Amino acid sequence: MTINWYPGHMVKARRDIEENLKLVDIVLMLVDARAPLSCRNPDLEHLARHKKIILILNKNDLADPNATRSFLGILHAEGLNAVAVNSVKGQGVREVVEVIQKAYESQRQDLLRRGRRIRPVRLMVTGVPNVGKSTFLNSLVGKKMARTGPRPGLTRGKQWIRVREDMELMDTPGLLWPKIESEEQGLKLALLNIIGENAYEEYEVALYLLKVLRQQAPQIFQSYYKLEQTTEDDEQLLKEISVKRGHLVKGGQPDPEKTARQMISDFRAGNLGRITLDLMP
Ligand SMILES: Nc1nc2c(ncn2[C@@H]2O[C@H](COP(=O)(O)OP(=O)(O)O)[C@@H](O)[C@H]2O)c(=O)[nH]1
Ligand SMILES: [Mg+2]
Repeated sequence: MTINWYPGHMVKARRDIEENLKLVDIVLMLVDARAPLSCRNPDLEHLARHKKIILILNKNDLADPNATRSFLGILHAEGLNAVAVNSVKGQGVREVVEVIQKAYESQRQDLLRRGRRIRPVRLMVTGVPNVGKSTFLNSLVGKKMARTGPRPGLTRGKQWIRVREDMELMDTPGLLWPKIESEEQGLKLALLNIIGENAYEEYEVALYLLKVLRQQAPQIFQSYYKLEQTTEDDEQLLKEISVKRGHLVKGGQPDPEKTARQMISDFRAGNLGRITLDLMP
């Protein structure tokens, strides 16, 4: 399968991020907790190498908790800041705030020592499409601020949004694109709704999903689709699910394309359990 995903604005986006990075203290890099490795872009992380980075494993509620724990363990062991978050519920956001404050502390002390005004920490949020940047931002906005809505920072006009008393956020999020290095990675990103739906075949993504389900969640999968036993043949299996679900074309034949779309949306909604697609390195 070929993933046709070459955003024409990539070069400009990269340049914008490079410029904007100069203005921030800390970069909050959002990745999908179900594929923390596949969502990253090493080139862009290289651009941000002189900044403090906090990796946020978002959509933690949809990922396998054991896998998330292992990923966090590895990242922490490498000395990276990493926090698992559910932005919809605001879970983990307080920890992010604490990690930000801790990461800014040395700069704050430095300002104090030099008799300079303590200014709010300046943040940039980056991540691939649909990873939850906007949702995360809303959850970061302090309660008090939420009532009045984010307001422009006092210092730099429209460019900054004061999200909390002690934090300003660049108003244009750094939109990253994943670096797609293998067919499997492309399939993962398609399944996670990170690459546009015109760039992949749902049927092929569903076949990949079936493979993942067989390995990771055979029971949930079998009971969710009410399958008594499963064949080894995934194309056949897709047809069986079509029949069970009443996904039929005129004439009563199974409509596996429709089933493919349904299964992908079941996965995305978490109906098939908490499944992490990336394996530990
Ligand atoms: N289950 C779950 N869904 C989330 C989470 N964060 C964001 N979403 C959903 O993911 C979709 C994309 O979120 P959005 O904030 O628009 O992503 P953006 O493109 O990075 O700004 C929306 O449907 C959100 O409701 C999360 O932590 N858990
Ligand atoms: Mg957004």
